[in-house]
Parts: sequence; C-alpha cells; structure tokens
Amino acid sequence: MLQQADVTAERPPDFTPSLEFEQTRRLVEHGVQESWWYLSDQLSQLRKKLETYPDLLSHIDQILEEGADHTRVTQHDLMRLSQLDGLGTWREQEASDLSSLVQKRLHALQNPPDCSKAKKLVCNLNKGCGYGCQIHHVVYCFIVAYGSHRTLILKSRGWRYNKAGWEDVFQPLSETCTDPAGYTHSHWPGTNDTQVVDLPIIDTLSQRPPYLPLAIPRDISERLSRLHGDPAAWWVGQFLKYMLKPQPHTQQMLDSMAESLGFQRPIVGIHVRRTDKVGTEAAFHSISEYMNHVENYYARLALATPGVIKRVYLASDDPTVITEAQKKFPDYTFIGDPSIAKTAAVATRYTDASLKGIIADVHFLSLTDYLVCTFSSQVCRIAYEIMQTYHPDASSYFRSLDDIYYYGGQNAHNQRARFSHTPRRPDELALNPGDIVGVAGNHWDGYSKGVNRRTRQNGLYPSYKMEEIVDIADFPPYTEVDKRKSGT
Ligand SMILES: Nc1nc2c(ncn2[C@@H]2O[C@H](COP(=O)(O)OP(=O)(O)OP(=O)(O)O)[C@@H](O)[C@H]2O)c(=O)[nH]1
Ligand SMILES: [Mg+2]
Repeated sequence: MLQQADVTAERPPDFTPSLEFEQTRRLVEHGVQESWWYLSDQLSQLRKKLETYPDLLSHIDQILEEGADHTRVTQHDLMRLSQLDGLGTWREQEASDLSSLVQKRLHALQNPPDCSKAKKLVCNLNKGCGYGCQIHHVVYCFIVAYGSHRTLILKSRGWRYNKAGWEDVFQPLSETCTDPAGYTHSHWPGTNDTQVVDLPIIDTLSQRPPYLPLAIPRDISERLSRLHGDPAAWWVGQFLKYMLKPQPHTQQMLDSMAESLGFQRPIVGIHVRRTDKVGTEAAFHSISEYMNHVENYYARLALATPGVIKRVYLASDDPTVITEAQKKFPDYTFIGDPSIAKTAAVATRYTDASLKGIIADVHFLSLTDYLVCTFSSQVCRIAYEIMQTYHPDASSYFRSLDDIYYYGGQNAHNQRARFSHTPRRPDELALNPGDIVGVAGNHWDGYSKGVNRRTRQNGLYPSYKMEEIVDIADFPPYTEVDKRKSGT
C-alpha cells in the first residue's frame, strides 16, 4: 500500500460513505491514470516522428519525465483522500466484516450437519493444465457449489503435481464431509433432488448458470461495490482464502523461505512468465519493461516514504531472469530463488518440488504491495486475487503488461459509456451515453478495445469515458448461516 501514515482520522460512529461517492472517487483515480497513459503514449509517438530534431526531443523527454511526476503527486493525494475523514478505518472494518460473512457461509456449506444426506457437487482437480489453471478450476467448482447450495467434494488422488493429492499440501475443504457417496447421482445440472452432481470443466459446461464469474452475489453487491474497485476479483479471492489453507508442513516451508529470502515489505512482485507460454499464448516481455513500472511505483512511494530499500520479489519459470535483473538493476534488491524457477521448467513442472515452488511463488507474490506481471498468466491473476484478501481494496495495486483482469470461461465483461464519443480514426467506436461495450482489453495508452453491443461495431474507444458494469447474480440465500453466532 502507498503509505499515508500521517492520516489517522478516526471513523465517526456509523459512518458509511455513499456508493456514489466511492464510485466517483475511483473514477477520478482511473481518470488520472488513463489521462497520463494517453498523453505519454501520444508524446512517445510524436517523439518518433521528430527524431531529426534533437532540441524538440529533449523537450519531449522533459515533458514525459515531469508529466509522470505530476501524475504521481496527484495519485499520492488521491490515495490520501481515500483515507481521510474516517474513510480508511471504515474500509478496514467493512472489508473485515464482509470477509467474515462470506467465510462463515463457506464454512457452513462445507460442513453440513449430516454428510451422508448432504447435497454434493463433485469436482475433479485433475484438469489437464498447470497449477494456476487447476486452482481456478477448483474456484469455479466452489462458486458453482455455493451457487447451487451443495457441499463441494474435491477429488484429487493422482494429482499431476502430487500423487497423494490436495490434502498433502493444503487442508481439506471440509472438516466433516469429503466423501462423494450418495443415494442418487447425476451429471450437471441434475435436479433439486439429486444428491450428488458431477461438475465438468468450465470449458465444456452446458446450461451455464448466471452466477459464474465475473458475477457477484446480489445480497452483498451494494456493500461490495462500495468497498472495492474490482468486486469480482475480491469474490474469487474469498474462495481462495478458504481453499488455500496450508497444512502445517507447507506453512513451515513458507515461513522458513520468508526468513531465508529476507522477505520484507515494502516490496513489489514481478512475475515473468516465459517457457511454453511465450510465442504461443503471450508475447515476450523484457525485464526492463517490468522494471519501468517498478521504478514508477517506487518513485510514487518515495513521495510518502523517502529512502526506502527498493525490494522486488521476482518469480519466473525462467531461471535466467533473476541474474539478468540483478545485473541490469543494481540499485534494487531482488528476492527470489532461481532453483524454484528451474523446477518450473516444462520437463520437471509436474513434480513435488515444482509444486512447492509454485505454491511459494504465488504466496509471496500475493504478499507484495504491488504486482507487475502479465495477466494472461493465471499464476499472476491468482496472486492478484489472493492479494485482495490482505487489503481492504488492492484493486489498483498492479500493472499488467498485457491483459486486463479476467477469469477463464467468464460470462461477458461489460462497460458502460458515460459520455458520447465521436471517432477520430477509422478504427474507433462511436459511443452514445449509456452504450454497453463488451471489453476485450486495455491497450494501456488511453484506449481500450471492445464491441459496442448497440451498433455491433468492434474497435478502440477512450477508456476514460467508461464505467465498469458489475455483474450481479442471484445466489441462494444464506440468511440462516448469517444469523448464527460465529464459530457455530
Ligand atoms: N514456481 C513457478 N512456477 C511457474 C511460474 N510461472 C509458471 N510456472 C509453472 O507453469 C505453470 C503454468 O500453467 P498455468 O498455471 O496454467 O498458468 P499459465 O500457463 O500462465 O496460464 P494459462 O496458460 O492461461 O492456463 C504453473 O502452474 C507453474 O507450474 C513461476 O513464476 N514460478
Ligand atoms: Mg498454461
């Protein structure tokens, strides 16, 4: 978190900001960021056209440097504003209350009074893909379990990362109910009376329920939209919080690594996904690209806390990245273990040692103050989702070099135009206020790409004129659980 240690206002009793106030505050934060991305990209383009005019070049470089600083100071002040008048203490309390509410519901769902009679949803961990993808697969199962009010039973024997299964590294998803047995069985969706339903992977799911990601439950939607800038990521994070409770020996491994690596905050997390991913599903990005954003983060932090040690936790499946980073950026302290990256190579990826490595990397990435990575990788998206469970609202504590946040197999992600837009180039969308746009991505230069659902036109549009549409779905009520005292 960018520190605001000097802002300590207490929360007045019963103080809650309005939904509109918090949404507008976040729009301003995004607007400042998008404006600078737009201007700096335009200036860089102009710079390329003026390469034969050295005087103009140095003037443009000066604008780029000082403009970045203008932006950082405004962002610093906006961060302070988000803490003033009791907003900071309200947010802490609200985040903690909402998380407790959801964790209590998940605990009740997973520990039914009589397992032999409980409605169950069976999920097989062995999806043929990497750890990040498999964890997201289990989250999807868990969300469907919550949405269909069934206890999630996880089958994990013969897991490609660890033959002994999930419980060898993480605690079981239930203290009382892990048996898939039942009187009646069916494939998804089954009927209300079917006791045990088998869930396929999201890729082949037919009869998709409306509550798949990025949807959040209606009964907490207003509180969550007020609290958090990315409610869908917060919601997914709550499932990860419940699921990824380490077994004692896994916890010991993480603790002793934290000690031997000297993991300490403030720290930025970088995830560099290479090997099988590059050239197939994502582009190559040099370490300098990641470090530009790390520099920017530390320049902003220096406004509040000058002179901090610039630490970076560096995770990768390419063991050469860490030595390269240390050589090229000697004023940074890089923390990371090249032997972990070595085990992440495709040839040794599905081994016990590799599993420990990826658990540790995701854990430490999620504990950083800011993430620089490619959201095309599930590894970094999981770290971002878990990060949301450690802060009241860490929705802006990241910079992705490629995709925006998404969930594999998600329902449509839409934005709404707040203002009209007249295209200035042939590849730009025309927008009327209220138009719904299906988002494909952000180009991080002031423009996003997507489809205007009214005109069916595909193209670029200015990100600053848009607002996010939070997908709100009906889930079953958990009012009986909410009424119970904690711990029962
Ligand atoms: N230890 C470690 N392992 C990694 C790292 N990056 C990738 N890996 C390994 O490579 C696997 C990548 O597969 P997935 O988890 O499916 O993630 P992805 O390939 O980035 O994402 P998709 O292709 O979209 O599924 C991980 O699960 C790890 O086993 C890293 O930074 N550290
Ligand atoms: Mg993959």
